[in-house]
Parts: sequence; C-alpha cells; structure tokens
Amino acid sequence: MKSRICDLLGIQYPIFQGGMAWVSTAELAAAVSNAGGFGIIAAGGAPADYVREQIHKAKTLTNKPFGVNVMLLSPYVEEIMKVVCEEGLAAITTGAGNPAKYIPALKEAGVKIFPVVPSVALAKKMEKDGADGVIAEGTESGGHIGELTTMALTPQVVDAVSIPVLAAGGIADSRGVAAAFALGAEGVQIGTRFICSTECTVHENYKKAVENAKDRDAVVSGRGIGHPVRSLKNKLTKGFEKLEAEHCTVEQFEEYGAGGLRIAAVEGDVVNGSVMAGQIAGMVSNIKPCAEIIADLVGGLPAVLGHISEKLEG
Ligand code: TUI
Repeated sequence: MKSRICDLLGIQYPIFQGGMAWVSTAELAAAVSNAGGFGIIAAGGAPADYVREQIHKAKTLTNKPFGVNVMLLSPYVEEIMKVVCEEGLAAITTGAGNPAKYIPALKEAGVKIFPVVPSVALAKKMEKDGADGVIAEGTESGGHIGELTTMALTPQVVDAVSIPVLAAGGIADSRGVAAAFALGAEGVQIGTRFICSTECTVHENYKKAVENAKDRDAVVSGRGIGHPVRSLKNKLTKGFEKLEAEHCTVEQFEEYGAGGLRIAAVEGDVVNGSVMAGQIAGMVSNIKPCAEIIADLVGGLPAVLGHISEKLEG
C-alpha cells in the first residue's frame, strides 16, 4: 500500500486519521503515526496555545511525522496557522471552509496542506492555489458534512485534479480502503474507526456509543438550516428534529447545540451531548490499539483483491 502521499510526507501507509474535535488528541495522533499512518491533532474550536501544547506532547510520543486539522470556522484560525508554521509540522488538513489565503504562508514554512473538499469546484481551486493534495470527504462522514457521497465525489475529484486525492467517509476496513483506491484515490482518511481505539482519549461512554451503534444510528441534523452535522441519534438529535420541524432560526439551532460535542466527548454525557460519528459506526464493534487497526486495514487487502479478481475475472 503505497502512493505519492507516502513520499510527500515520509510515511509508511497513506492512511490519515481524521481530525475530530475533542477526540483527536496528541495521544491518538502519535499512536497512528507510530503505526505507520498519519496522525492528526484536531484544533477544533480550541485556542492556539492548546494546539501548541498538543503538538509538543505529540513530539514526546512519536518521532514520526504528524499533522494538525484546522477547522476554519474557529475564531483562532489565524493564530493556529502561525503555530503550525512555527512548529514545522509536516502537514495540515483543513475543514469547514476554503483555506486559500493561508496557503502561501504554509508553503513558505514547508507545511504541506490537504484541504477537505466537498465538491469538484473547491478541489480544482485548491489545486490551482497550491494544495499538495485534497481529501474528498463524503456525506457518510461524522461531524460537519457536505452533500455528495464518497462513492460519487471521489472519482469526480480524481478526474478533475492531478494532485493526490484521499477518500474519506464510510471507510473502516480493507474493503473500504480497496474501494477508495478503485475510485482513483491514493489514500484514505479514517475517523470513526479510530474513535474506538485503545489510545483514543475520548470518554469511554463515547466509545461505547460508537461500538453499540447500528447501521442507521448516525443521523444528520441541521440540513434544513444549511449546517448539516452527523451524529448518533439521542435526546439531542431528537431536540434538533423538533426545532427544525418548528422552522427555528439558525441562532436558536446553534444555541441549542452549543458545547454539545464537549459534553459528550469530555463529560461522557452521550444522551444530551453531540456524539459525532460517521455512518460506518454500525460496523465498528470493538476497541483495538491503533497499530492493530492499521495492520488489519493493510493486512486485509490481499483477501479483498482476491475476492475482486475471483468475482470479476471469473
Ligand atoms: O470539518 C469537518 N467536520 C467537522 S468540523 C466540526 S467542528 C463543529 N462543531 C460543531 C458544529 C460545527 C462544526 C465537526 N466536524 N469536515 C470537513 C468538511 N469540510 N466537511 C465539509 C467541509 C467543507 C464545507 C465547505 C469544506 C469546504 C467548504 O467550502 C466552502 C467554500 O467556501 O467553498
């Protein structure tokens, strides 16, 4: 399992760990990088000092390359971009917006950039602006999502750009990895599977909720107000449903959900909090060390390829 992404970053496998706010801490990122993937610390909505501390912590836990995910709706984006440049990170990923204006400074500092793109148009723009690769993230993903599925978005992005494409959304085993490569991707980004890892520091209740989730439990709230977020069905998502049915304002919706992710991830209140997870949560039913998760993803590929050639070549 090799691609241009491995050479760009000096990593063994082109497997990015999703930058999940309140979930993707230094411990998780370091464990993924130590296992040959690319671990990513999520900046989420946290201040730049937190991000710097997390980077320093990860540097004590691994000597492999790792990155930071910058959520572009954060009020601290400018300072966080300065921190990632000063710390000489290998790469960042971005989400929830267009990072074009930060690309020149990142390039100057030697930090590679992989924006998450929900559309072909943004993928093309990112290539033109100097991105090193793009992450085609399908609506199967957890958290803040776009409209298109991984299956439809990935090959369209692959056809539109020459830089490497990673596929994300709905991938948690070797079948998903092989499918992503079949669509032309040269790497994958995996979030939900890594929530249920030994090294993930999220509250145990959050891990259990993902482990116990079934196929239709990861639902979307906020589509009606133009801010779709996927999380596990609970009292909070039922409240969102009610608010949307009553044609609430964006402000009312945001006020109801404020702080929900921290309540679930840190306090472990998975009834009233926001348990962001992707549709593939239904297939995640155990907790394993990151090294084992990655060994399974890679080690399972020959059997998947055997199945494909047996069924397709007769
Ligand atoms: O960013 C994510 N997923 C996230 S961010 C997040 S933090 C949060 N917490 C509470 C409420 C809202 C957010 C939780 N999950 N994924 C990457 C992603 N990026 N998904 C969609 C996009 C995206 C959307 C529009 C990327 C670019 C974009 O561009 C618009 C434009 O300006 O062209």
